[in-house]
Amino acid sequence: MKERLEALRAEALQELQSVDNPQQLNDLRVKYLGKKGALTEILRGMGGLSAEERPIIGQVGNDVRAAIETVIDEKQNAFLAAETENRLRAETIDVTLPGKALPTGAVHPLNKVAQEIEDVFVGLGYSIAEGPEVETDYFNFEALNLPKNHPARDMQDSFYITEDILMRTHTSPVQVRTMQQMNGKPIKVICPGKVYRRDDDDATHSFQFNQIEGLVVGPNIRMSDLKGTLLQFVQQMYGEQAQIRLRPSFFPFTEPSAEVDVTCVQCGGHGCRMCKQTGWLEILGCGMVHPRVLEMGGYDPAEVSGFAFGMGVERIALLKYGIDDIRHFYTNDQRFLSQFARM
Ligand code: 2U9
Repeated sequence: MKERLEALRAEALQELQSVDNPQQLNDLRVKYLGKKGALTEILRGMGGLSAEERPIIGQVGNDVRAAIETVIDEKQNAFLAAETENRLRAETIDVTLPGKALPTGAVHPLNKVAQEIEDVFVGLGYSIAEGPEVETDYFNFEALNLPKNHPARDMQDSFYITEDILMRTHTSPVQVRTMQQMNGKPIKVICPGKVYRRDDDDATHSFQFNQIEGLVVGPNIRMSDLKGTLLQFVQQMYGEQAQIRLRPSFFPFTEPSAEVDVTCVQCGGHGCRMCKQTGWLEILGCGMVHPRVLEMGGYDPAEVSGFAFGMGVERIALLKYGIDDIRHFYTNDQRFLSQFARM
């Protein structure tokens, strides 16, 4: 029996040598050590042994079991270690690899320029006011000294919705609303927003564009305040070297009125193609608020005065970036837009 046990040990260890997967290993455990396995089969014969032989053979049986178990456990541990290593290898991340750059959006150049303009005026103590894009004839025209039959009210020039309601043609109605809300108190606001005009689109015109207008009302507001404000604005926008000049003009809602030129952003005033050799570029309109407009806003022109100005954001942006056609702002060509992502 002892020989059979030792032969079994030899056979089992031999067979375990060539095991190369956990399934095989488990099959051999069952084959040799299982309840119906080879070892149990041999030890069943111990019933026929003498009292002296039984403990000796019992001991040999235990030794054989222990020897086979040891090898099985070793193999088992080796399989486990290999499996862990493979899993870790598969999960390994090289943190030194360069990252994949995600495509990011950017603020649209028009919104960026509008934001810059707003920042300049907020820095000068202005508040920002907004209002509806669909307006009444009263706020868009009447209260701005554009009476019925005024040529600027022409159906050809504005998008009318009804006889009395239209898409605002400027942001001026926001200032009118502000005046009526402020009840005679001093005002210092800018009004940014979209405006609508029945123009045929071309390099410098669009049926919809962005305006920023400003209004200051209070005691002793003078034209020199307006000039100083606009000089401060263009120097923050285009650089310290920028200068302005005012040319007489006409608007129904301001008197006197002026158009404002800035020294050419391209040539600095020497004369070039961009400024048509004049050294100047027109950037905005302005004036002292017309007494009738002050009155209709609830202010007494004998007590207060005011200045106002208006500019097209598209025009300011064209000059700032040297762009030759406003349609670039609306067509959303990524080759155009992406140039402003890092500016
Ligand atoms: C109130 C009183 C006065 C606003 C003004 C301009 C001059 C002006 C144009 C510039 C280019 C419009 O975008 S544009 O086409 N605007 O020249 N706007 S003064 O005057 C006001 C506004 C509101 C109550």
